[in-house]
Amino acid sequence: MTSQPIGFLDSGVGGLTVVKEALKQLPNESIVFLGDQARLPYGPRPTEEVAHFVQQIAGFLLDQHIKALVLACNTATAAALPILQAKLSIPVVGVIDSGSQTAVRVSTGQHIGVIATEGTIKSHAYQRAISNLSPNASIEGLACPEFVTVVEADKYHDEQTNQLVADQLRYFKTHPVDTLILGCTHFPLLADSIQAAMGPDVTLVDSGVETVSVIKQLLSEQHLLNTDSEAEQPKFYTTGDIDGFTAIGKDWLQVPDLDVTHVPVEHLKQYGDLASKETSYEA
Ligand code: I24
Ligand code: DGL
Repeated sequence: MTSQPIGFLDSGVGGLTVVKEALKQLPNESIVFLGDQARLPYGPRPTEEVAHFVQQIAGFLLDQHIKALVLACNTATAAALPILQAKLSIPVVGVIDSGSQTAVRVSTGQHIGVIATEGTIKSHAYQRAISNLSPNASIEGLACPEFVTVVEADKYHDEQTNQLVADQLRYFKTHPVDTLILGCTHFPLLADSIQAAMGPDVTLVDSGVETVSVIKQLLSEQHLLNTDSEAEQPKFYTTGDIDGFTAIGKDWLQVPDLDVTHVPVEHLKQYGDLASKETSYEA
């Protein structure tokens, strides 16, 4: 039972930043990941649409007998975490609460910034999570959709990128923060440019990394950590192109091969919206 995999979902390949951390922190756990590349990006889409997609993917992952679900995408978490937590009987963790908790803990003056996609910023999900934990915190949210474009155009190492990042983050010169949450799966790849733009006194928080610590703690408390057998090879599904997914996955995870299967969006649609208190499809 504890050998069942943990499910991870994302709008594409960005969630692999979370998977990489999971492979590090949870080497005994089996992982199944679905990236919805055919419908990416989620950032600019209406909340209801993203919530609908995420429920379809959760239905698919439940069919793979997962014991817990990680929303490894900020936009998906902002749109659908409460719905999934209400409807599923297995633990569901998102990236927003985890990142917020760490930010509140490490922030010296409770001046906290969040950079993310438009969908995440407009949802105010981080702002709400931080206010609940630290009612007096001042919170500055800034949408940085160009950062996603820069990473996906493979320009995150380029010299001009430092300038673009500095230009976007100039907002914080007039709205200073002591801690900045990277509220998008892609932003850890720009961490060096972001740190350079913000200066050495600002602490960056990677929501994905914090999420893996939270799921580890939660599985431990619920006696769900795998003690039955060795972890299986991670299994990846994509609604998009297998070769594109495999190339980025191998490069990012530094592995010689990846087990990637294509799932047509049409197949996901059969899952529709989840019923209330869906079982974990246990045999
Ligand atoms: N990074 C991301 N998405 C992409 C990309 C990228 N292309 C280059 N790099 N494309 O997300 C999205 C659409 N693609 C997906 C693959 O199939 C075709 C369509 C961030 C990923 C973070 C793990 C840059 C890049 C890379 C290798 C490793 C990491 C990375 F080429 F960011
Ligand atoms: N994975 C998304 C997030 O973390 C970024 C990419 C997208 O907009 O789909 O918000």
